[in-house]
Amino acid sequence: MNIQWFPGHMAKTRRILAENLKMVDVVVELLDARIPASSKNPEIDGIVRNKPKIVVLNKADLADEKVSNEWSKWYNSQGYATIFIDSIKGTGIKQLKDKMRDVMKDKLERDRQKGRIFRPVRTMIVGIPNVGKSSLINKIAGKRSAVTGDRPGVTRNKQWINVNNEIQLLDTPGILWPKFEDETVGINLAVTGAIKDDIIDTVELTSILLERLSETYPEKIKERYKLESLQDKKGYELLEEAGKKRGCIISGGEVDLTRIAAIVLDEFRGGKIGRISLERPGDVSSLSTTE
Ligand SMILES: Nc1nc2c(ncn2[C@@H]2O[C@H](COP(=O)(O)OP(=O)(O)OP(=O)(O)O)[C@@H](O)[C@H]2O)c(=O)[nH]1
Ligand SMILES: [Mg+2]
Repeated sequence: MNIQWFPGHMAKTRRILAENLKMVDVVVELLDARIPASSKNPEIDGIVRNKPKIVVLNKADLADEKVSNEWSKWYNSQGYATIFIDSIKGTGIKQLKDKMRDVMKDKLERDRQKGRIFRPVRTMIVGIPNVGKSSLINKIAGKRSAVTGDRPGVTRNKQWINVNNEIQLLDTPGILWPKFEDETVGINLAVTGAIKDDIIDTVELTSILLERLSETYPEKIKERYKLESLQDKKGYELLEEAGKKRGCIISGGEVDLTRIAAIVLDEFRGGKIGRISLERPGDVSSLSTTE
């Protein structure tokens, strides 16, 4: 299943990021804790270049804690600290604010010594669509300044948000890159909601998801969809069985696959199947480092 999505507004976002970079002191790159490798845009480091960067793994509440611990260890082994965040509940926000101050400490001190007027630290938040950039900003600011939504492409332009006299945040639209070399990357992005559902065959996508989950989290999908046995079943058969159990039937008694696919995707994204990670450090052969 080969998914690609790079609409015109993302090319525009590239320009927005590049143009505003000179105004910012530090960049926060948001990754999805369920897919830390697939959600890393390989173009970001080239855009950000020599600005200090903090990497944050958002939606940590939806990821498998055991796998997230493996990721922590992996990042540490590469010499990088990571911050896991839940932008809805606010877990990890204090840690991020501390890190931002820490990164900026030397610069602020130099400014002070030179007698420059104290000004807030300007932070640009970047990441793939729907990863939670605007939600994170609202949580840091403690007010609902940025519009959020459970689909990709909600933020369409840059927006500065004043947090207090210490921090200013720049919200940016989500951005992907022109070509996913590995088809699994496209699938992971689509399953987690970074790609618009309208351009995807959701039945095929959900079949792939269920087949993968039958190997990695068999008990979770068995329980959620009352599946009898997963033995040797193809994703498509699992989807059909789930559809029957949920009463997604069209006239003639056939399973309404489109409907059950939408339900499964929605439940996965909402964490209703359980806390699930789709990637482990060991799975990914050519991981690029962050920061
Ligand atoms: N469970 C969970 N949901 C989150 C978290 N952060 C954001 N969300 C949800 O994810 C969806 C997307 O959030 P946004 O903040 O709009 O994402 P965005 O990165 O600004 O998206 P674009 O502007 O479209 O690029 C919303 O439904 C949020 O409620 C999180 O840490 N945990
Ligand atoms: Mg947004």
